[in-house]
Amino acid sequence: VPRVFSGMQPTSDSLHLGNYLGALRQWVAVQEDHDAFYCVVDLHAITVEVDPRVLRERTRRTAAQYLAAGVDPARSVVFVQSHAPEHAQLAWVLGCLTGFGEASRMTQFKDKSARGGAERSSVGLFTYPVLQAADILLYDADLVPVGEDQRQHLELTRDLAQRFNSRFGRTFVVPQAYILGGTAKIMDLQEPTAKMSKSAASPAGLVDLLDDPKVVAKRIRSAVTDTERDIRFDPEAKPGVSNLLGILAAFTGTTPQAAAEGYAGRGYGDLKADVADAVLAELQPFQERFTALLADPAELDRLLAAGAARAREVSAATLARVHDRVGFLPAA
Ligand code: AQP
Repeated sequence: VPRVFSGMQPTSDSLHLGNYLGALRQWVAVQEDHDAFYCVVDLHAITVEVDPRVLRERTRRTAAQYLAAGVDPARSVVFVQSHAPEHAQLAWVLGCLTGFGEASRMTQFKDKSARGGAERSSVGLFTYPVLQAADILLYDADLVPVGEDQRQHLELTRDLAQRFNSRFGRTFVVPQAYILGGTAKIMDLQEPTAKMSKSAASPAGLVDLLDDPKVVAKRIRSAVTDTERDIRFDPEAKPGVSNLLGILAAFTGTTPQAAAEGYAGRGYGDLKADVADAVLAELQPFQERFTALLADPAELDRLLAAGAARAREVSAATLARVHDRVGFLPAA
């Protein structure tokens, strides 16, 4: 059975529509016919400054959102990255195979460090993609379902796997990114040429999965469109309208082009109302499941502990293989 690995950072109280459509929904779909490992990547979350209490709370909330979205813990392994120390251990080895220049070309680091000043960014933020490579390679993942913004990091992961394999003998599976055309990049509702992102300047362009339904409807109603009147899918010329069509299509199981049909003679207001209805039809039951899961943190922690035990069966074996290959002396 092919393997899947993916993860999200516990860096906000709620995931947003981009995280959901770009990644989480694919996770739920692929668990049907893959061995799936879904991780809350808390080691990645401390690459920027975070309050410890907030981090702990967000780690549980992020895991609960995986489950509320339909990740089935009986089928898929759901766990917290820091519970499996092999992630940090493999990251060290891979870091020693990564060129400084190669790491310097990662656009996410350039973007994120530009915000606070590269000089003040942590070394952890710089080596973030190396840790991400370790996450994936530990589980011999064949497929990694992520959004478009992760393509470059996935390329680095593949390069590192191939480099290690050619230097030390076949050790890692070389994974493939699984990036779904239509929903790989959900755009900011206020600035539809930029990806929807939790670190956007204003929250007005963001739909959080746990937002109050009234807020969700308002954000969609206020989405930036254009000064024309026709509703068609044309991301170049009509980024705002096309983004709304993409979201509508994702929630109604069709294509953006097909979603545009039927709006002849109708206005942007009608489209936005339909988008809000479609989004909320899925978000409201999601929110109910989330609330129920979060109400029992002990059960959630128990589930995550069981997930970590299953994850470590795989990650410990991979790390042992790696240590042997690179020439570390066995401990006993
Ligand atoms: N706008 C998006 N459209 C489609 N997919 C997206 N993803 C993120 N934004 C979009 C995907 O969601 C997953 C989350 O990964 P992460 O936890 O590493 O979060 P991130 O990429 O840091 O998320 P943000 O909100 O975009 O944060 P900032 O503002 O920090 O960059 C990944 O699979 C990602 O591709």
